[in-house]
Amino acid sequence: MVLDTPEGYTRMDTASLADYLAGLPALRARLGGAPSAWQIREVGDGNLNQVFLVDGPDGSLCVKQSMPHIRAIESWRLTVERTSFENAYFAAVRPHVGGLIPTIHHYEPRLYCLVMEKLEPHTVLRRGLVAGNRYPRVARDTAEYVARATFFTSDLGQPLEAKLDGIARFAPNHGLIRITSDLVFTDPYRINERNRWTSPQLDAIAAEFRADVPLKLAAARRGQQFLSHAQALIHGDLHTGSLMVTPEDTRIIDPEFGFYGPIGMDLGAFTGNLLMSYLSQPGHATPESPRDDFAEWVLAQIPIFWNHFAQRFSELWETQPGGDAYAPSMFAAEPSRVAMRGERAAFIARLYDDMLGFAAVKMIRRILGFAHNIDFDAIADPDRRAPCEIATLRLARMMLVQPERVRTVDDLLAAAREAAPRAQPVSST
Ligand code: ADP
Ligand code: SR1
Ligand code: MG
Repeated sequence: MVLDTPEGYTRMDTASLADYLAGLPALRARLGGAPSAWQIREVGDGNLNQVFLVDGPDGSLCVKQSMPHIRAIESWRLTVERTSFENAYFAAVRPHVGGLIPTIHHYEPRLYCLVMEKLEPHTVLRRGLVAGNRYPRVARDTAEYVARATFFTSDLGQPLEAKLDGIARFAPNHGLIRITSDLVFTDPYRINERNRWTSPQLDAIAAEFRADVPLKLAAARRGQQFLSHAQALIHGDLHTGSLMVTPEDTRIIDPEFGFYGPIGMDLGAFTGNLLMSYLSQPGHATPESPRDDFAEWVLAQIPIFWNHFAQRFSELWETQPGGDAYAPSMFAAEPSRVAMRGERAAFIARLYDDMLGFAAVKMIRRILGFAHNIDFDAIADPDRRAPCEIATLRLARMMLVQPERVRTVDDLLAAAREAAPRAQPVSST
């Protein structure tokens, strides 16, 4: 593990990035013209890294570099290696997911710099949802992505030697696995100086959650599963800020948290973020844009996502079994084939349970923990924001502690509708 700034590493700025790119013929040619003609701006809006967009006369690039600390807080030290895991993750899933990720043009190990396709005119999905925009492809594409990326890296889709090599490649991603373990599964349920919430409106529920033993046990169980269930290579941070979209195209970005973990973590991240988008819509409603129809559209993406994932994962297992688990030669004849149908269905049912649990912890951490999201934070008036956040916390608690009440995806939708706060439209002006 590289503990601090490794030898040869310098933090890029717009000038040093231009010099660096000018020295790489293929990238220089892609941009075209002289470096003095390139426009470079830093656009990072995540918690962790700096991201530059570079426009030249002939083309454009996106360059992501990690620093020896998190972007948001310089005193919070973090090794720079995370970009190497992002690069390794993209390389591992590219054969399976093709055009659902950006093209990677170059990786510079000395500088921990990843040079990739600049996605344009894409927008970050979370921003689009806060703005009330619809993306007809996103739920299906993301389901296809998760199904393919996880199936082909699981023991159902790849030989055990490849899987064990994969586990070894990503196991040293300590810094980011530590962040998830602390920020998602632990901090929201204990006093920690990094936590924040809408105060004083949420003071009581934050204290209630810290004292809620069944809730804490359920969250801790998911944390233990996250750390110990090396089921497949997962993205690890598949929230709506990790997708860039247009109505016609979907791309998954930012897989620096990638490691071998439970598939439900990726399923839950996406679903939990859709639920947060849904439950935040009343806070964005105005008389001109009441958001009722849009909120229903957001909610409707959950069954599209889940049903497509379940169908595709199952189909891949049936048609392309390439791993050592459930060797096809054991189950070639009837009645084994029928039994295998039941086995696949049971496996998918367990993934649904996992999706619920991981979605719930993801929802709670965004309201009571360190890293919040603009779904809620963009609601400027805390008295409008708080009911949306409390509704989300109550739904999440039910998903964790009483999962039998949301046994099916239709139950989940009904529970979300019941939880939703009433819109209190105020003028947008
Ligand atoms: P972090 O790891 O800090 O969260 P992200 O990978 O999420 O960084 O990127 C931060 C922001 O940079 C994104 O929200 C998006 O606005 C922009 N961005 C990232 N990758 C691309 C890309 N390939 N093309 C265009 N913009 C991008
Ligand atoms: C200190 S990093 C906080 C969060 O940002 C990332 O997107 C992950 O979700 C992480 O937990
Ligand atoms: Mg990010």
